Amino acid sequence: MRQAGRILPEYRAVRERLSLLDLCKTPEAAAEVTVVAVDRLGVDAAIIFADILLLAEPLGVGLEFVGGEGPVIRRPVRAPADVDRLPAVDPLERVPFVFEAVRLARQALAGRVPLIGFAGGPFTVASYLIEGHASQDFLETKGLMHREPAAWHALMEKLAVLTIAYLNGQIAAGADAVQLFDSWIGCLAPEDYRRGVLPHVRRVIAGLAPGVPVIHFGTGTAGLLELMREAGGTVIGLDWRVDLGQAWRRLGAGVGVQGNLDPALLLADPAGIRQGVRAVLQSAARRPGHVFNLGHGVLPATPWTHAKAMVEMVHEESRR
Ligand code: 1CP
Repeated sequence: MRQAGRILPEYRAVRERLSLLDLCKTPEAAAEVTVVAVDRLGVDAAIIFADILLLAEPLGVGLEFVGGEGPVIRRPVRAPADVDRLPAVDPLERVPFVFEAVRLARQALAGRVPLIGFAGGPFTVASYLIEGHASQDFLETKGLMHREPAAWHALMEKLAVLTIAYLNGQIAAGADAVQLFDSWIGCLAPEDYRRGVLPHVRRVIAGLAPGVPVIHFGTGTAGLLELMREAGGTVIGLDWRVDLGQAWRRLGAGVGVQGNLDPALLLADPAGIRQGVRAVLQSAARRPGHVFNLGHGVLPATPWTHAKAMVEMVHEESRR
């Protein structure tokens, strides 16, 4: 999760010459920073360098990344008429650079490790389209959901259809697995998730090419785990706010889990990191189907050497 982004010197060097959007639109560069993260960190899988908001640009809402930081949507979606105006978009035509980056990264990895494609979950992408930027309370998003349920469902349907085509395009280009980042669903009451989000996520996951593992991820999801399971996914991605073993018991048999070291632990010294790694592995208790990962993205202040040390510790400790 955010393997290359911001912590690696090679990534920073590329970002000196290319903006985030230009980097995403230059398949050779996007593939290069994807592969360099594997070389530097020694991880067991690569995640394609892209962003969940790349689909916002062809939707015509005025996507920008301001000052290399978070995303800004210049013409946010606030009313039913704004939802109606969103065009039907064919990702293969409008964001071909993502699929080309997947092809190039897969070629360069040459089977060393699998490649993960990804997209944002419909709620999480909608939250940026509606708020216009990152949010803490998601009040505009919840406002639309509660005031205009028909427009809400129409928006989620449009995003679901788009996301299915986008992820299947990445799979066709060579992604070995895909991750759905519904990062901000933890702000929702379970009943609102059940009614307003779950059917659309279920549709996305059910619409993907069969046989390809799907990682379904969110943060702050302690109140939503059973509903996420219902929506689907081969693997449920957990953040660090839950005990992984307990969460897995709630999810039940027949599903894997991914997670869930607190990314802030990578700011600790090696002994602290090792302790955290051991705690996660103990919680997983050697049950098959655990994918070790951070509970959310790598923090920008993380020394990349700590991330590499963590990967080595996971390998050592899980061999034991
Ligand atoms: O190796 C990698 O870095 C992976 C590529 C990657 C991924 C998986 C990027 C590049 N973005 C993402 C996913 C993403 N983007 C998510 C879901 C994962 C998560 O929850 O973190 C989200 C919510 C976004 C939206 C986004 N784009 C944000 C978050 C804003 C917020 O609300 O807090 C930010 C800061 C961006 C810009 C961005 N995208 C990627 C990077 C490396 C950056 C930072 C800009 C830069 O330093 O170049």
